[in-house]
Amino acid sequence: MNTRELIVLTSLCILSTNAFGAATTIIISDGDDLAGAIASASHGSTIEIHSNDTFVTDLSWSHKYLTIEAAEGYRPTIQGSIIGIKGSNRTGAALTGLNVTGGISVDSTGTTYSTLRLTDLTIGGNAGFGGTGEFRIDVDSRNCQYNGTTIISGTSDFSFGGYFEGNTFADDILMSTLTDARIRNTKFYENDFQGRVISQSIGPDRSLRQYTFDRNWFQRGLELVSGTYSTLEFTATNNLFGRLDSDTLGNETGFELRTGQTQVTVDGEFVNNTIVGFATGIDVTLYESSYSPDKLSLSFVNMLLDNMDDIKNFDIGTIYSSLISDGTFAGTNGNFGGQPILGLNGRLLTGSIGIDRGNNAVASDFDFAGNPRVLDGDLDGIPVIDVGAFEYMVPEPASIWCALAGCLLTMRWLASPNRLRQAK
Ligand SMILES: [Ca+2]
Ligand SMILES: [Ca+2]
Repeated sequence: MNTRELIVLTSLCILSTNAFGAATTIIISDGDDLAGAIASASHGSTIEIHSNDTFVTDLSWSHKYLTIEAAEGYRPTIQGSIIGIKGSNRTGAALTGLNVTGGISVDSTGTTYSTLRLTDLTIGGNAGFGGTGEFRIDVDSRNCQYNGTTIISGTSDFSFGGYFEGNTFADDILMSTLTDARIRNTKFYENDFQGRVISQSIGPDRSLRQYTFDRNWFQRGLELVSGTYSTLEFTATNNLFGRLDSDTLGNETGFELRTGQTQVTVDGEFVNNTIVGFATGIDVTLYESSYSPDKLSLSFVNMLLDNMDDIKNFDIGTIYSSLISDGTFAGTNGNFGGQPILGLNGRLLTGSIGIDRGNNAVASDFDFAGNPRVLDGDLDGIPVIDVGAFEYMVPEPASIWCALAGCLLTMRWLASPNRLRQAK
């Protein structure tokens, strides 16, 4: 066997072992058998793809955890789907830097587990996470592009926990829990939701959801539905709802909450969100007005609303220290009306009435754009948080110096000997 033959035969070569013992690192190059490598890889192994090829295979396995990643400078395509990765409680995947032409389908009807870490993926099809029975799935998704509909749905002891950061969802994202299922501790941070986000919880009292929405862009709004005996807990801070550069929002609503029937618990808090450009800004509706209001807690503070109808129904909740453009609740709880003077997608422009009008007691450290909060925007010496998702920043000193310099030149010109002589 010559050297060339040796290289060819070891193109699926094993570079090292790691803490998993039998786990290995497998290098995949152009034309290699990725499907075969996945099938033979032992628990804990890493498959590193040094190729821009298209590999025809699903990413699918049971009872093991595999890492599959594009090597630096490569962007391989997987012609297939991420499907059925589940099994014993160490089952899962870490997938990085791949174009996946299909979708994601990870579901179960039994006692299984799946832990997925998805980074910098393009998902061509629909993504579904769900199941019935004691299926527990944990997803950490960062900087992925989801081109299809994303669905998280389960019943009967299904349990989902998620962290989503920097993803783009080109279509709707639907989350639903039915009987005895729960979505727990799920955080959405800096995602771009281009479709509508709808989450509904319907079922007996183990239905539980704990959402955090932080600095996301909901281009077509957020709808939460809490059905019979269910619990809905969430916070939403520094999010942007809608867009001012589009006339496609039609009859849509920025934030809609519908609570149903009996034994429902709602505990929600909105702080510093901007809702602009919708037919309706906020619509909070009870199915039944008769049930116990002590289970319902919903507050809005430092909000900026500028829609055709800012608040349609407001059956529960309190809103304070907010700019409600159409004048609803103006003069109560620190709310005020009027035109906010907004730039692209709801940024406050110089002179806006939303500057320094919020309540510092609920201030976050950073705004939607990641700029620091609680700045003195009206130059009265008192830093006060603004309403909405963006904190207004006084223009940089450079422009002030330019203005000053212009002023000085003008004064010099006015005071110049020639000018003085001309003036005589
Ligand atoms: Ca301010
Ligand atoms: Ca001030």
